[in-house]
Amino acid sequence: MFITFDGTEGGGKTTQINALCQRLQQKNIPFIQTREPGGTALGEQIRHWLLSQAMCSDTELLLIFAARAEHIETVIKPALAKGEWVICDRFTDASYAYQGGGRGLDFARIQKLADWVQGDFQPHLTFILDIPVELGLQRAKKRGLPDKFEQETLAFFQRARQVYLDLAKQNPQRCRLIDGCRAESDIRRQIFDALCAHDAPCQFGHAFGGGGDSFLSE
Ligand code: ATM
Repeated sequence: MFITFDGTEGGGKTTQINALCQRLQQKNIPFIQTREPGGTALGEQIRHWLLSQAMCSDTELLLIFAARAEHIETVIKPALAKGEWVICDRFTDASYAYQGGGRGLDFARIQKLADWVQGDFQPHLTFILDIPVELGLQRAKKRGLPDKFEQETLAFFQRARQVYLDLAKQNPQRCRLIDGCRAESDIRRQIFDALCAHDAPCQFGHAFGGGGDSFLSE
């Protein structure tokens, strides 16, 4: 299973990713935890530039997809081929939200890069943790010095949030929109339930029966 978590800042991705990984570990389900931009040695270097250095929007987009190409080919696909789950903090939805919505780049150009780098390769499930922008940024501020993106305007994040909401609506099979204002434990339950109910047998041999005695249950 290839699972991604996305959403604007402060929605609680990290907490939920850690909870899921902990549960997979308890259940002896092999997995890797990774992130974008990043996830490879090269990708982490690109991440450093992206988060610290001013650059034009096209450069930013191209670097993000360069890192993604490396990540997919050298980390994500090999892990899936071995039957491991891949839990990824952000993926291509973030490019539509931040570079498309936030920076105002043409969605058709982002789509072209996505087609080039991914073809029809997509996450099995994407959890979009949604939270009002002001609240999310307040939460994020508590984490320390803001990076380049975190210094962006409220309007930038509001545009990004709207794109996430649109993506969730346009991709109901893949995306689950989660209210990030709810209690952490409720969100965790919602995520685990969605994973267990995901009944498309994934190509790597795990089949998901709806409800019942789930392998993710405590
Ligand atoms: P995290 O803080 O969630 O690790 O993400 C780093 C930043 O990368 C994030 N910033 N904020 N806020 C959004 C940005 N990003 C993009 O702009 N486009 C992308 O495609 C990805 C994967 C991340």
